[in-house]
Amino acid sequence: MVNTGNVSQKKVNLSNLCYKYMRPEHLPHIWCPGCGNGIILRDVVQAIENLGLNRDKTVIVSGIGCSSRAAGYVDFNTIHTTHGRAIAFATGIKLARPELEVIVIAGDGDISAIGGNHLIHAARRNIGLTVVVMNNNIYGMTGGQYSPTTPRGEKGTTAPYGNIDRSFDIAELAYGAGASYAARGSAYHARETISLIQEGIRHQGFSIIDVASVCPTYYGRKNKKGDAVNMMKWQRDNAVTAEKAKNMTREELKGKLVIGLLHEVQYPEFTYEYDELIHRLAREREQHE
Ligand SMILES: Cc1ncc(C[n+]2csc(CCOP(=O)(O)OP(=O)(O)O)c2C)c(N)n1
Ligand code: SF4
Ligand SMILES: [Mg+2]
Repeated sequence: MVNTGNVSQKKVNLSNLCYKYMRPEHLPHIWCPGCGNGIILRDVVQAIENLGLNRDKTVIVSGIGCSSRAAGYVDFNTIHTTHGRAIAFATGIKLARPELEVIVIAGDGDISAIGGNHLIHAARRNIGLTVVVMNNNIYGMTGGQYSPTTPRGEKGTTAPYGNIDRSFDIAELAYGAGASYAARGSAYHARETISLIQEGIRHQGFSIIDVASVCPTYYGRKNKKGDAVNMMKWQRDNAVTAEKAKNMTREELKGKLVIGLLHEVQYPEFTYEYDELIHRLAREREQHE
């Protein structure tokens, strides 16, 4: 079924998980051999399973992109929206039905280019969404244009001589804007990523888990990164835990992938405060009548 790569997973019965949550009528999936998206989708589903969430109260929202096809493959309440607007739709759903667990799955382009404004304002509000970014550092679906996370110097079809923009760190961007939970995982680090997504879902407020994916077809090929296995090995060999990164200099962190919990702070969640406001105004009106 989904492409799971070769990461060994103790205590995970993959076939049961696929059986329970996949929509077989929407398979085969569109992802290329070696794409990291299947692994990350499995991580999301495993986190949901581990938390024992009620699937009828779980909503998956996506935009448009290779990554965003994820919403169609899993059997929750899902909505495949327009490019860049997944967070806007998710915000509406959460405001209307705050008791639902709303999870956004998005690409790096979707969430930080066309959808960048929605990202920073949802983070600023600290609305209770969990955003999982399948970050392949490129626009996969449209053929390899460079995205806001393409590292400086690397190539895309729209940057044939190397990208001269500085790239966004999506997790830090969201945290800077007000997100109260920010973490990073990778396709290689499946076990860690599952637990980061779990904690992100449990967290009350806006959570973002930026997950380094693998796109051998465009990003890998254009930048001579080797095949999918080589790209996964790069993640394995260059990952630094968030804990260790605290004691490293900017120079030492160049070219490294910092994974783990980056930030967690507590402040009131938006729909809770909104509800409080409505109740306070209703009480005040009653007193004046
Ligand atoms: C409003 C709008 N603009 C542009 C597009 C074309 N488009 C579709 S997907 C995409 C980028 C996909 O990149 P990303 O979000 O990183 O997802 P990936 O395919 O890499 O997973 C673009 C520009 C569109 N569908 N709608
Ligand atoms: S183009 Fe890249 S991101 Fe899209 S499915 Fe293929 S490998 Fe995955
Ligand atoms: Mg992308």
